[in-house]
Amino acid sequence: MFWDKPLETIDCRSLQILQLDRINTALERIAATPGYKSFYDSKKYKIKPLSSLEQMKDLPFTTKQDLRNSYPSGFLVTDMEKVVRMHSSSGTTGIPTVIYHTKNDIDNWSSLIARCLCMIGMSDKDVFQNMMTYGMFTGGLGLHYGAEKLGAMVIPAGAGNTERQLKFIKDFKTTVVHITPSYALHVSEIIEQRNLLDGLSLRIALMGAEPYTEATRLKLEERLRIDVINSYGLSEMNGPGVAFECLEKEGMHVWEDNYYVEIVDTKTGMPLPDGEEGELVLSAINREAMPILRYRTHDLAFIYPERCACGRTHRKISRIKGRTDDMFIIGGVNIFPSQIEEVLMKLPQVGSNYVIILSKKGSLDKLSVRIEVNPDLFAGDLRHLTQLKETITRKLREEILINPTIELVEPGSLPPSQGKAVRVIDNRDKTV
Ligand code: DLL
Repeated sequence: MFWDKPLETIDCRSLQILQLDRINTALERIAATPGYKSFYDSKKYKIKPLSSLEQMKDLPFTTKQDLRNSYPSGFLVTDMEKVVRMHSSSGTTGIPTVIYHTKNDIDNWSSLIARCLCMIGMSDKDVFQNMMTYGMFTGGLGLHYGAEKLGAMVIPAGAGNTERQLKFIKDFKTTVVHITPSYALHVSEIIEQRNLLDGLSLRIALMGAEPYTEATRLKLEERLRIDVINSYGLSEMNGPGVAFECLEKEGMHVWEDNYYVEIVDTKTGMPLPDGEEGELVLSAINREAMPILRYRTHDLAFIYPERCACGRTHRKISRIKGRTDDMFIIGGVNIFPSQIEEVLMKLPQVGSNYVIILSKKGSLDKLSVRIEVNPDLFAGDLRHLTQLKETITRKLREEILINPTIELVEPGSLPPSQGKAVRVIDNRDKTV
């Protein structure tokens, strides 16, 4: 189903004309805003209209630090009176980044979300429980407004309070949930343990805001007998609604009429052709309050070179492999947490939670993984536990080429996640 068929199936040439026009409008408004223009001056870039999209690669990148430097007024190109909402990053690692929205921006963002939801067959008949944090985090209000626009019945549950979530899912016959994958693993485990599934009407879970692997998707789909749909976004580009899977479930359509998408080489910053993996660089080209051009996301992905069978012409990005800054190096080997997750979640005995701990023994780096496993393994013959430990060690060694220390623990031993999970604890500077 389409929310806006002409735009979703727009031909390549018309899309490029639209993009160029929107980028040039954004540049014009930036040039007219001294605070924002000075950013380009400092990069020695003289703003002028682009004659083709080819010239996008000459624009300097924008980084999180650039946004922080502009705190609190932000790269705002409208009068503050026209702003109706702001969102901000958590700011746990320094000055927060602030994004402002006009009424048109909010309307537009809501339509993009409605487009995503319509694409996966949601309608006004659905009961939508938003189990993501409300407030500054965009997973709350962002999805909320889009789902309302679609006409679904929205339950603004927010994250956490699992007992209440389960009661709502049952009593209001929730059909679609929006949840982080790590919280979904936790909630689904409880549903399974208590045998609640048959009494529920769940059919779809929209999942994003943190990386997860295909094996995790399959585990959750099997446990809950639902479709899990991948959703990608970041606060700097509004939040959710940047890229979303269609029912083909292979890659996420980037709404290219609103976002100009590039994949660049992480070292050289040069654009890479479709099909090659690199860092995702995004431009919000249709934002009234705060256009942002060539934002370095630090997320690793590739663009699918082929057209999608669903009929939409907007290109698709792959599942995010991880963030460039999430990668850790152990004994000279580059490792992404997703490589470990993929191995673990393929094993049926593995439960819902795990944590990777990095430490130092003498001058050597050590990698340990603490994993919650099926409680039956702790009863009766402990050989099964030993065997599982050996299997996990071997499979991980094959994948990441180093020898991990594995610790198997009972479900509930690790702190459950309600939002974005902390998967890696790096104690290397605290251990000897
Ligand atoms: O996480 C926005 C969002 C909310 C997306 C709800 C999807 C659903 P931030 O807090 O700014 O915004 O974090 C953005 O989260 O750069 C990625 O590293 C990561 N991320 C988001 N979605 C996915 C996903 C929201 N589907 C950062 N897969 C991004 C992998 C994701 N990583």
